[in-house]
Amino acid sequence: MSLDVLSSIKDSLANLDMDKTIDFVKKAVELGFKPIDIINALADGMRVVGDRYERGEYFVSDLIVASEIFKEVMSILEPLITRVGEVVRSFGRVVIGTVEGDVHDIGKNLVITMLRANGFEVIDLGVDVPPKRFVEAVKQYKPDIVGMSALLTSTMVNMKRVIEALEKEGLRNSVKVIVGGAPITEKFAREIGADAYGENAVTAIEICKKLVEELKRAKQKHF
Ligand code: B1M
Repeated sequence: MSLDVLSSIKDSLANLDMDKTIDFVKKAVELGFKPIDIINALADGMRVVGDRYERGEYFVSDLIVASEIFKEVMSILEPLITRVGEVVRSFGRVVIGTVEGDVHDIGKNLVITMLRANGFEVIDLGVDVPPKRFVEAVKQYKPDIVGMSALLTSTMVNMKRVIEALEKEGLRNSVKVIVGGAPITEKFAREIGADAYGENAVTAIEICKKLVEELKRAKQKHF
């Protein structure tokens, strides 16, 4: 049972079965699996959903059902990830959003959950965020990091527009920029002038910690 439970989570989400997915997730928690292992199994299930959609076996309505199951399950896992009631020192401030034209937010929300659990202060701009809104948020909140998520090949180009808008306003050197999402690669991140690429929610945290350190060092050097 213990070995199969993660693949059962993946399969039941892939088959859009809310009840079974919740049961298997609860079972995995009881068996002592780490939330991140459970989340990875869910993400694998989401990939199967995406493949079935691409092959014409699933429709947009099925993508919506899958995302509802994912969000429901996250309400079980989030309290296990977030350090409740603990006074946490702030590692840094992050302004984050899904770029213009894109409404996918599951990956972004996972990154936010992990950032908050690791002591970051996060301002979530939501989805379909235009460059102007990122610029306003940088002026208003003075973050250390700007994070952008994109799931569509047609919207990933909007990450570059945000970086250009920050440059135009003279704000680019005051923040570090991290980008992520299924179609994003290290190479793409470099090409658009981002400081880092986060492959998943766990690596994104370590990268954000390093980025804050780098920013601090750069500011100390400057003054
Ligand atoms: Co859409 N969709 N979708 N969709 N959807 C994809 C992305 C797709 C790959 C499916 C497919 O065809 N195989 C495809 C894109 C193809 C392409 O661009 N080449 C697609 C399409 C086509 C569409 C529509 C155009 C469909 C239509 O309407 N005809 C439409 C577009 C809407 C829009 O945005 N304008 C659409 C709509 C939707 C729903 C709204 C129904 C729903 C999203 C609901 C929601 O998010 N609230 C949805 C879903 C669920 C998916 C799939 C199946 C799953 C995405 C997901 O949540 N994955 C997806 C298939 C796939 O990705 N293979 C698909 C789980 C999540 C945990 O992973 O988001 O990758 P991910 O996040 C990871 C990492 O990428 C990383 O960390 C996360 C955790 O490890 N990460 C970061 C993400 N952001 C980061 C930021 C960081 C660092 C790391 O730093 C800031």
